Amino acid sequence: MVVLSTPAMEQYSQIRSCKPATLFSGIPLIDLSKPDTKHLVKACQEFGFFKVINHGVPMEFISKLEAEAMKFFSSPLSEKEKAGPPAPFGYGNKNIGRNGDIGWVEYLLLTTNPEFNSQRFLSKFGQNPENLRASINDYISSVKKMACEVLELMADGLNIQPRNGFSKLLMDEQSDSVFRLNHYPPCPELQALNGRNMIGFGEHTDPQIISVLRSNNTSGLQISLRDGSWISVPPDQDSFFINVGDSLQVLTNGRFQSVRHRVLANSDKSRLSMVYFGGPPLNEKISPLPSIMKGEESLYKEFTWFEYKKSAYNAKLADYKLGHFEKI
Ligand code: GA4
Repeated sequence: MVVLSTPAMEQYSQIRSCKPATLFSGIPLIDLSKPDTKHLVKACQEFGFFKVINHGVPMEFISKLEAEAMKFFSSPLSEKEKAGPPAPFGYGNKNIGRNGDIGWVEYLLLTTNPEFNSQRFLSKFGQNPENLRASINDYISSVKKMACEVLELMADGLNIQPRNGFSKLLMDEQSDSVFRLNHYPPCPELQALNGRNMIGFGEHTDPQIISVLRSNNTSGLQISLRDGSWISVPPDQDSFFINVGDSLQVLTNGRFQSVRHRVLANSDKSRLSMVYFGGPPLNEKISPLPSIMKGEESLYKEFTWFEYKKSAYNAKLADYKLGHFEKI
């Protein structure tokens, strides 16, 4: 952390000297029209992260949601704040979670339950919530389908039977999945910061099973490699990026590892991302699937998704959250 020189940013503490990361061209690529499950398993083991093309999510759903989201984020702050605070769902600005994390970001945090989105939450939107609601629901149902397809390919690659071992957790009516629209406004003051960076969303792993991210063409997303170095992910608005979450790490007894990632603000372009976080029902036990355990011991204590979520939500973004749940 450094002393700030630009008055408007004086109280802003998220300035960091991050080593410049080059755009990385080695992100694993999975083509869903001809999936290679071996390559997929390797990507989840080595990176916990990969890019998906030929994903089957209609471009029309994506662009409609992007346009509606930009309309929302372009409205006056006083209007947006009517949809806040994000406790648990709604509009948030700079504050992330409840433990003092801050980022150069504003967002909408929503449950994926279409009924909730239609009644309680969207009633807080001033003008015309209908279009936003419809585009969120169309987008989520299509992305969830794709996430389940990816999880079934992972199960195939790991010889897990039945192949819906992971995906059934997202398909469950009680699935505790969330959806997030993140808007990272441009941060022109960055130019005065001599190459230092502004954190848009601080480093963390996602607690759920799988996260499916799509963004506009603005860079900012970085992932951490297993050696701890950071690489910048070249943006690609036509593809999706998938993160292995902490719960999938446990379900695979550590074969797959969740990916640490973060977003840096951009000085002149705004970034919009849409992220679906696929989670299990709250009462679901998160433990390695039996068909993966060929006589081996679980690396983790037994816990439910409710217990893990509670612990994760009481932590800071950057904390290593699985630590409490590992057998020593
Ligand atoms: C990270 C993944 C999702 O965005 C999220 C985040 C949640 C929040 O924004 O409230 C958390 C974060 C996320 C993990 C640690 C806690 C909770 C912020 C935070 C500091 C919605 C989620 O499920 O966990």
